[in-house]
Amino acid sequence: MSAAKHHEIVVLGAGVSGIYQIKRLVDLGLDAIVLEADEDLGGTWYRNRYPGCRFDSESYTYGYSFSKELLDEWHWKERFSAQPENLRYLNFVADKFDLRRHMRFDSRVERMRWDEDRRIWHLGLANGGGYTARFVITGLGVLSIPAVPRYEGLSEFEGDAFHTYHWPKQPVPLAGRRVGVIGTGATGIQVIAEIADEVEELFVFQRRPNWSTPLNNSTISAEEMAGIRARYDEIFAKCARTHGGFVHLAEQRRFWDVPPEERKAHWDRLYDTPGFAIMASNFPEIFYDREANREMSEYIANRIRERVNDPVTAEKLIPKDHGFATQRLPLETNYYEAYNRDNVHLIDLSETPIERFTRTGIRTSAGDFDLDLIVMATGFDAVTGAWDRIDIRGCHDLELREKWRDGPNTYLGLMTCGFPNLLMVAGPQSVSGSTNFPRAIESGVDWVTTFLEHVIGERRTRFEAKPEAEKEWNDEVVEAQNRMLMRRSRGWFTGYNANVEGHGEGAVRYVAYWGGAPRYHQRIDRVSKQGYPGVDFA
Ligand code: NA7
Repeated sequence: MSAAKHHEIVVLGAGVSGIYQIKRLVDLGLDAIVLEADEDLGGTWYRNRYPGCRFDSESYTYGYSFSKELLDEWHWKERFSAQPENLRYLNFVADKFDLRRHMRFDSRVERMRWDEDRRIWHLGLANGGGYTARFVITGLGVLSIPAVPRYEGLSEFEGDAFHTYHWPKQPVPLAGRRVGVIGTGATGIQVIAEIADEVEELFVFQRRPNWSTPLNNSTISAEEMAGIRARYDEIFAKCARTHGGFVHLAEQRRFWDVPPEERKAHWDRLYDTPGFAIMASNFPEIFYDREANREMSEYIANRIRERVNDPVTAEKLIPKDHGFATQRLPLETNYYEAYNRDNVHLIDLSETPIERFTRTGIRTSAGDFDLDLIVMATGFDAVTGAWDRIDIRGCHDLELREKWRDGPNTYLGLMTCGFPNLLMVAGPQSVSGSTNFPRAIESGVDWVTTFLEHVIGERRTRFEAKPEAEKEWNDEVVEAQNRMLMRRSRGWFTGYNANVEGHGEGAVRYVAYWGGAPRYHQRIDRVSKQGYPGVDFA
């Protein structure tokens, strides 16, 4: 690593986090660059090109809030914008602020080693290059390592097969083809609804159904956009006040104080309201009171029954093993109606499991399905996956992967003890995974930037979270999760993915903070105002 280039600060990842982080650092005149593994910027929105991929945060709450000029110039065309437009937006931001020149693409970091003597990080790249940096900030994303199923014969299949995260850049022919989709999470639900009327036959391989409710998307006219621009301050202030960081205000009435027919009328309204209102504006009891959740789940089950013509298929699409909103809620457009088409077939893997992939398709215990294309919408090695892929060695050669083997431990989701001078934006145990992503990212970047200004201003060369502060935060994270019905759910919110070794059955992880955006932000602001009592400086 003798030829390594040095920068004061290296940011990992040129996604939503890295783009804003580098903007803040160069504005301060600091010597910083971004290393990005892919050949271009955009992160999530660069990679996920599958049909149907779009926001389910309101577009105008997903965009950055830091520049009035940017807010004035960008016109969101849909309430929930689709991937090509989202990627255009991120490129627009990077070009507008001339950020590309601070980014190095095709620069996948494979190794990081803390050098206590020199108080710097050594970074080794897959392409053989190397960097050193006083400080490293990760913007690695929480859903950036796809989890491919471990079925026998996967490589024998002679048609096209890929995970949705690796959907090719060149157009993928769908017309006239027999397509299999494995997985019915947020991604699978988007793909299935989008391609059902394009493909010749669609086979959905469902292991467990998910609860899903309408996205209620619509276009945004120039006049509406003008109205949104005029209200941006109010919109972002509202997001900052709400638990999930969305524009939807919380329901103030108590579940049990409201008569059943009024509860149903409220849910009828929410079912037709765009976005996550059905969670964010619901009675809070549905998240922690089993009986309230049961009633809500039955309401959504009936909605599914109304929309799916075949009662047997409808029952297969209704989750029986978990209640509504106890896993990440996928939002859909005509998803349930897809099953009313003659060319769409639901294969219930709980009855007839996949045995293996074959040369020509998929074999379940019920027989062979010949396919031209297999789409794996099988989720991610969520939250910690991207950190685990880098061999990160901190003090005394401590391996981060080893420290986090049974789940992450962090101080406020921003740093982790044993790993000095390392900061995380949208890190494990922050609110990034549990609330409106970009809102949490912006405040994370702002915190990290203020913190670094403090460190540099005070001429400190080393900082590290205190073990007792990390322990205290971990206890808060555990307590917040354990209050919720989702505490043991088998979804990525609790770090579950059976395709990833050690992340399957019985492994409950505490990967996100569930106490809500306002409480989290108050907490990290207080820490800054108090002069960072949970951090040791040298
Ligand atoms: P998710 O939500 O983790 O969903 C993955 C889906 O794939 C889920 O239905 C899984 O079933 C299914 N799955 C996973 N592995 C297999 C195997 N081996 N066989 C059959 N089915 C399998 O990932 P998504 O990509 O949909 O969504 C991730 C986030 O992206 C989402 O929350 C948004 O923020 C955007 P299971 O439920 O485990 O039985």
